[in-house]
Amino acid sequence: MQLDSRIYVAGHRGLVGSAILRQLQGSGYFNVITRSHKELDLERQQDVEDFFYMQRPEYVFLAAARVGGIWANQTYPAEFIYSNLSVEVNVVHAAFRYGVKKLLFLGSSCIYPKLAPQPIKEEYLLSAPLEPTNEAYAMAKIAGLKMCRYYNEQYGTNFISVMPTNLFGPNDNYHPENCHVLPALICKFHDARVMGKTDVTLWGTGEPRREFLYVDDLADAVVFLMNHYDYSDVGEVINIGAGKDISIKELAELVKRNVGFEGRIIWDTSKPDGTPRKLLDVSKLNRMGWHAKTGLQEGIRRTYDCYCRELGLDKGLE
Ligand code: GFB
Repeated sequence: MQLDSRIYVAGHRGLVGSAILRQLQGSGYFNVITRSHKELDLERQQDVEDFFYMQRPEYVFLAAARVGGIWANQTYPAEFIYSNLSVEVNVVHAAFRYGVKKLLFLGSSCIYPKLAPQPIKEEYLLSAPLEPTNEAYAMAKIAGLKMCRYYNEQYGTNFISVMPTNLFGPNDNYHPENCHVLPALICKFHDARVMGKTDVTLWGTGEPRREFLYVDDLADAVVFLMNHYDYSDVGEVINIGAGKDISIKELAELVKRNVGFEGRIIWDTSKPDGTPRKLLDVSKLNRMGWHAKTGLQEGIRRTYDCYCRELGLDKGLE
């Protein structure tokens, strides 16, 4: 990409898209195109075609997606598959029709089998059944990455697909039921502390292990890939992660300390655990010269600061 390239960030208000936008603007790219959901509904094919026809972006980051935590994925499977498939079909096809030079599609580590050997290598894709709680979302993301591959093979496009691990950071969704675990922990511990509660209820057993990547690191990785690598180097998919995982119990203790809650944690085992472990093998990306920079503690501290700032809250800590 050149600093004056026409770059479209689809989904620029979400956790991932807003981080990519910050990264691009911070690096001096001054021709970045964005549209809010109200201005452009990516589920509407004709609107997407018209947008690409008019704007002619040269590079596209496809970060728009319907996402959520374990409960949202399990509760709204029809919405998750419909929305994500529509956006992928419309944007990828329009990118081909209107000559986009390179598109980067963001998937998710839940595309891999529920019981994949750890750490998960890219080639484990479709080698065994998926985790049922997020099968609908995973199916849509698998369709998206396959679509990119098939367009590359048939039409010679340059569309690359990246699979990030669990992400967190500024601009996340803090909905009490629909959000992912890290924002849920921040929100629950913060509320409990300011309301003087003695305990907080978390979901599942706390035994599952997850890998967390600070979203600004993800943004750094995708801009790096967009600038230096093509589909011919990357292949069908490439993992993006921090290379380390942690149990949900350990994570809860870390966030609890950071937020300053001193009460008890209760585990509600009627809620699902999801996949037991999800640690990506990031050796392919590491060999290309990229490594995660932000430690988990530092990422949590920055995220909690942003949470308080965004909501106009006083941290209320000495
Ligand atoms: O982040 P999370 O919702 O999704 O949950 P997944 C991770 C783990 O944290 C699960 C536990 O074992 C949850 O049971 N957990 C404990 C909680 N307390 C809470 C809580 O208060 N809220 C939430 N949300 N979880 C998602 C997929 O899977 O990961 C998506 O459903 C996507 O498709 C995303 O791939 C990255 O890590 O299990």
